[in-house]
Amino acid sequence: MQGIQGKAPRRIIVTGGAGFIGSNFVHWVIEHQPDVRVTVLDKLTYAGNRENLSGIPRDRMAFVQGDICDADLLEELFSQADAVVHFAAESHNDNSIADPEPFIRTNVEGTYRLLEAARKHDVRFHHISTDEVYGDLALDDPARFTEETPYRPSSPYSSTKAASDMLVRAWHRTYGVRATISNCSNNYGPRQHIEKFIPRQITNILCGIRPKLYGDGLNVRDWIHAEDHSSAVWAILSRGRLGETYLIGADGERSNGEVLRAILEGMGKAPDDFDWVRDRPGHDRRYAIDSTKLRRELGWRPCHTDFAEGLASTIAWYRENGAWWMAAKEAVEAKYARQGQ
Ligand code: NAD
Ligand code: TDX
Repeated sequence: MQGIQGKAPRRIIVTGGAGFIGSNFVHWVIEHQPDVRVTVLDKLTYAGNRENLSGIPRDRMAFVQGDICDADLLEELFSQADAVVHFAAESHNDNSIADPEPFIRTNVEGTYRLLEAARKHDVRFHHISTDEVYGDLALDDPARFTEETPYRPSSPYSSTKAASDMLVRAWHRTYGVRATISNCSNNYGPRQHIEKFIPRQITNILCGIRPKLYGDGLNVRDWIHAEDHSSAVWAILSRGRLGETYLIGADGERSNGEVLRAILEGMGKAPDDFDWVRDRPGHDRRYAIDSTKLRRELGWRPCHTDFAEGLASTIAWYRENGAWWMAAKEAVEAKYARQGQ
């Protein structure tokens, strides 16, 4: 694989910067990298929200509403950038099961368009991906995912992310695009869309709706705070080896039942005050990340190591920001109800 890259980029495009993790990353960069100017490119789908970027000074960030599949727009933006950090995606598994088409378009075609623009303008490319490309592990398996684990995606969502990773690898090897990839575990924190597990249950409780647990509740996810994901991405973008993949995780394995009980307890509810609902088809059993490579090579460490504390501040954020999520709640729950979830 190719060697060390040059100096840290100054003008970066962040695709999907108005979404959950993208906006957390933009806030992190604005706070920690004073010499960097960000251009957010975001289509503002149902998952994007311009308000996620409020408070950022104009001389640090430009916002462009647009589609990553729009080659003409990319031509314009990439001619003025050093690097792109590519978060934009259709990101929700349940949606991909109900209708895979937008996932193919944004996650596969969109990544292809961005790679072509990066190739033409020699723009450094960091691709944000997921641990779900590796499929799942058994509950009693001592193994965790590493950079060498074979790809075995289960859902329409994860298969499109796997496809996008393959495109990035091919564009690096064939055309020399200066690319890196990170595959991260489940994120939590402020500004996560309320279709996702943790914010769905918090906002259910705030609305007087009983939380919903899929299947037997024993599925395990490896939780990391979005701020720790952001610092890891910056470490890879600025110091990672080109052509390499880095797994990002913070040793946060917990069953869904455990997480739900922690939310119930944190919000003053009884531990059995929830409904069991229909399982997700093809539901991955367990994800677990071994992030040794990232820690050893780049010296990265997570800051949010106390899950109870991170969860409490996330609960507080949803309590205090009802106006951010309230308008979407009814439609999200109606959609789940139609799916028996
Ligand atoms: P999100 O759904 O909250 O945000 C996605 C953003 O992308 C939205 O702002 C949306 O408007 C934008 N977008 C969608 N289609 C677009 C298009 N065609 N053109 C331009 N913008 C478009 O997603 P998220 O949870 O913040 O995930 C961000 C990235 O991180 C994704 O690539 C996802 O696969 C990856 N990831 C997420 C997690 C997680 O736990 N949420 C974990 C690992 C990796
Ligand atoms: O109401 C629910 N009840 C429930 O039990 C919901 C919405 C989910 N679940 C379960 C399914 C999963 O086992 O909780 C777990 C987490 O579900 P999601 O929040 O939908 O996340 P997941 O499917 O694990 O995928 C997430 O992490 C990896 C992100 O959405 C992806 O974008 C990322 O790639």
